[in-house]
Amino acid sequence: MKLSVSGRVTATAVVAAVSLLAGGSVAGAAPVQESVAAAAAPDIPVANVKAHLTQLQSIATANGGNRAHGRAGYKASIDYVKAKLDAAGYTTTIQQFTSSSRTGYNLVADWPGGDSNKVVMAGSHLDSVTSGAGINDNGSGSAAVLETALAVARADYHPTKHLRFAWWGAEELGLVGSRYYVNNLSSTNRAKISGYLNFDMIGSPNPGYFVYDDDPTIEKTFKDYYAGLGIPTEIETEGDGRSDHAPFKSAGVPVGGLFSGADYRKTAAQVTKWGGTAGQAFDRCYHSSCDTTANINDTALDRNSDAVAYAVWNLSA
Ligand code: DTR
Ligand code: CA
Ligand code: ZN
Ligand code: ZN
Repeated sequence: MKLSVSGRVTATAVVAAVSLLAGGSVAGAAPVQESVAAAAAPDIPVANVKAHLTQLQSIATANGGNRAHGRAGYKASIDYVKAKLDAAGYTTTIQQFTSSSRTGYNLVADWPGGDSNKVVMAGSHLDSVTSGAGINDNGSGSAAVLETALAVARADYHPTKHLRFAWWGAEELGLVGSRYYVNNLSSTNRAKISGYLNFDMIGSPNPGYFVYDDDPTIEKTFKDYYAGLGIPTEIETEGDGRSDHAPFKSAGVPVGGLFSGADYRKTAAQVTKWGGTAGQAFDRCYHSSCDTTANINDTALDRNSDAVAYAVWNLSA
């Protein structure tokens, strides 16, 4: 059954729409419009996301232990992600740049169709620091965005807006790749981006559930998703300027995103919300050699991957 809801749709509204159309009634549900279509996002199989992380780990292991800008492990990571997207029917573009005398690469993947004047973008940086494989930082975001893009193809989903996905280079050197991309957009093309969603560290082993407090529509979309799961979230306060949403925000593009925490320590109050260990960093392997496939909380990775899909579906409907 096709339902379409203009603007955001909460899980409640979708249930209401389905129930009302089935002749039922739902007490307390948000009013839904007639003949609406719910962009019901699919579940993202966390096993698929973890399979990408295993590949990224193998790439790091085979290339000096990292996937850092300008090193072989980064280019191999780009080649892995690009091959998956090409096979799924995406139009992929590699954008090359130089930073610290080394060649860097952004990968941009466009899903054919949709209104090219209204582009919903989801992105993550694919580079690691030189000290490790960078599986949580930021294989987790990169794998979740990749699997969401592959889910779009599997579902043959063709929303009203145009979908674009991106994997950035040299974030760890100072948001170099994403800034290069934004700076090289014409003002016309920049204005076409209706929102940029950023995912940098979303599988932290002692996870928090943080939502960027930037664009209110995007923020509410993520909060609605977690409210549907009964999981409290906190706004991400220390993130401004600290990841690839910053160049987009500076250019006036609405931004949002998710974060499961880095080197800050989880408080006792946060443990009551989320479990885990008080007084311990959200990710004690942040920027360390122990940021391997063992440095992932599967539940956080699963929930956040599903949140990526939920936001992509509902912001592009
Ligand atoms: N700077 C990012 C990790 C990071 C630290 N704080 C935040 C807040 C929001 C997003 C990301 C981050 C990095 O090391 O890649
Ligand atoms: Ca899932
Ligand atoms: Zn980092
Ligand atoms: Zn990062």
